[in-house]
Amino acid sequence: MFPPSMEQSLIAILEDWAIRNPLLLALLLVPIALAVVGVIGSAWRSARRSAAAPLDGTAEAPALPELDREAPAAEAVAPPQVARMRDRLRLTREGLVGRIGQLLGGRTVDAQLLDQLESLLFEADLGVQTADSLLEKVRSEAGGGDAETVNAVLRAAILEKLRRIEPAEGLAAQGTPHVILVLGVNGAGKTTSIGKLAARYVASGRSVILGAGDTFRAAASEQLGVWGERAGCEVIVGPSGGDPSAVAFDTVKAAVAREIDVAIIDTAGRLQTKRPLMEELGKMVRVIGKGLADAPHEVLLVLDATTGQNAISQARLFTEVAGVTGLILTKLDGTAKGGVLIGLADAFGIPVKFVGVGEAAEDLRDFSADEFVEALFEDATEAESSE
Ligand SMILES: Nc1nc2c(ncn2[C@@H]2O[C@H](COP(=O)(O)OP(=O)(O)O)[C@@H](O)[C@H]2O)c(=O)[nH]1
Ligand SMILES: [Mg+2]
Repeated sequence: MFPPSMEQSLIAILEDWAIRNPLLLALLLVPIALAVVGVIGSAWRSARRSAAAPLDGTAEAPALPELDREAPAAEAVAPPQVARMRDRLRLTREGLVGRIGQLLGGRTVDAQLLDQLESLLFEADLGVQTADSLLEKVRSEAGGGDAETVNAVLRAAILEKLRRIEPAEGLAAQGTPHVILVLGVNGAGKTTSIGKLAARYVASGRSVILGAGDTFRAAASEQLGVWGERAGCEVIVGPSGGDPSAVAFDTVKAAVAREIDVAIIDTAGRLQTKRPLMEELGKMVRVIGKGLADAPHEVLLVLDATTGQNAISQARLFTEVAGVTGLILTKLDGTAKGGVLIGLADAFGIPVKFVGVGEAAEDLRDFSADEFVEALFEDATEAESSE
């Protein structure tokens, strides 16, 4: 690079500088040495990783920190029923029982606490009437008591209300065929619940036929078709925009002719404010009755729990136009407003046949008052020790 004489003199200058500034030299050399060690180390680690990784892409994910690694391990064990419900009702549990627990802490029941409990119950989507009646119970039965007493009084009162709306049987099959008409506003979860219900009937050994009574949207028939295929049952579809009563009639007739056990009929989502559409429901019920006397055996109203108090006003209007025999409360898994179930029980006393706690077929569960209350009130350690 340089002529030899120049190279020698440069080295001499550097040597001279290094001897006179040993500290500066050390400061320069330390970071260089650290960088070299770092580069060698990471090259060695990546070489080890690629040697261990199989070529088919099934390489193990990089190790997670200790805390993260424990979570999936606990999930992997199938949670038993109550634990599973507790998990699905987590938001409602935290919003209702959890908040009551926080409010009470170590306090005893006095006038000030009752006021605070009143506002808390009003905020929990139970409805005014239900919140009032629960508060009255606490006032008369838990006055001067502690958190545990209040919880016990509320738990017993809620259980009593919910027991009144427990259905006599889960998967009913009264008629041959057993005809079920499904109602509700748009997006409540009608089609999904019908799909899940069909799957459950089929799993219990019953033959099922579905009627795509939502003729307003082509996508609705397709959606029902997918569920029908999944459950392995036929779906009767009418012309797009056609008369939903005609589809309902055809479905019942097909079920009778083919000796099918259960016919479930979907409908278009109706806004409770649109009177003519609501009246059309009355017509559907009459037409189904012409296809088979005594049918429909069940008229199930699907309500979306996430709409809270709105579900109560929907129930009021639907029950006026069609003789609703049972409710399906969906989406309890994604809301803190599950207390609306208690309000529905108080206001209507109509059996809650099923609750939806997720998107999978097995997430349409028979409603059990005990299971629901246990999932809300029992804490994790109690639930585990009682399993
Ligand atoms: N998380 C959850 N989602 C649900 C449940 N039931 C229905 N859904 C969802 O709600 C949406 C609307 O359902 P759909 O059956 O089409 O409502 P429809 O208009 O009443 O027929 C869909 O995305 C469903 O997957 C439930 O119980 N839990
Ligand atoms: Mg639908």
